[in-house]
Amino acid sequence: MASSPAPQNTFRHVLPPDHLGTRHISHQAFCLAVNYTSSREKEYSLVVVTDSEKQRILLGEKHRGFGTGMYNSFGGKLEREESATASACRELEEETGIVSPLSIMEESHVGTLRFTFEDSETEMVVHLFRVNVTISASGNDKSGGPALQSGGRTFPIAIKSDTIRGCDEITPFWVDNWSAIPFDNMFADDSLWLPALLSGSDFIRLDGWFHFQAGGQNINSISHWYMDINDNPA
Ligand code: 8OG
Repeated sequence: MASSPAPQNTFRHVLPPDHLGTRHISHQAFCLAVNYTSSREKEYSLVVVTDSEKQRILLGEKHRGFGTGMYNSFGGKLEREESATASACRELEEETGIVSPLSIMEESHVGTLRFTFEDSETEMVVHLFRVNVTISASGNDKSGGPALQSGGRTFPIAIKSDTIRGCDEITPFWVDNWSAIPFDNMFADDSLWLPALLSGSDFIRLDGWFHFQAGGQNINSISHWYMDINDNPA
């Protein structure tokens, strides 16, 4: 998928350090610093959609729900008894019109992001996926689906240029170069994990823990974080 990784320093709009808090070198150090116990968990899916060949990313402007007015990838809350993969397929189709077979989405699972908050006892567990697409004249969504590489990660899903459409909740738009990703209007954690994801190999595994300051999206600031990145393409 990430055939031409962009160096970290090409992401021009990442948030400044005062929004990003303290990085910890282990999960244990993070837990000690945060000293937080959640009373309940809510689970979500989140699908990053890229066109790696052109180093483009599809983002959506949110019109309602968590992060209204901000830009994000695509996803939502898991429905009752729904798997994370099924949620990712359903939300992707609802919010963008892109159809991914379940098997491709399973292969596209890249990690889990966990969000906790100084002013809430609910932990958000976000199952992270990355789907790569390519625009073709015919498209192959809905019919047959894309082939699998021998390594198990996927070739791009071929879609037609008019496949992409939004819904009342979100309006998708292409950012034509990863370097221009508008991190200054995205959740603060995106400035940390999205550059790492886009700079990584096809086989990256990325798990993150982010503890947010009180004040929600208006403050949009992390106090502590830790990321566990495993990227051994060999
Ligand atoms: O159903 P709703 O659209 O409100 O679901 C929230 C979506 O936002 C879901 O896809 C998970 C995602 N999400 C969070 N927190 C964060 C975050 O800090 N960063 C990003 N990029 N997405 C998040 O719930």
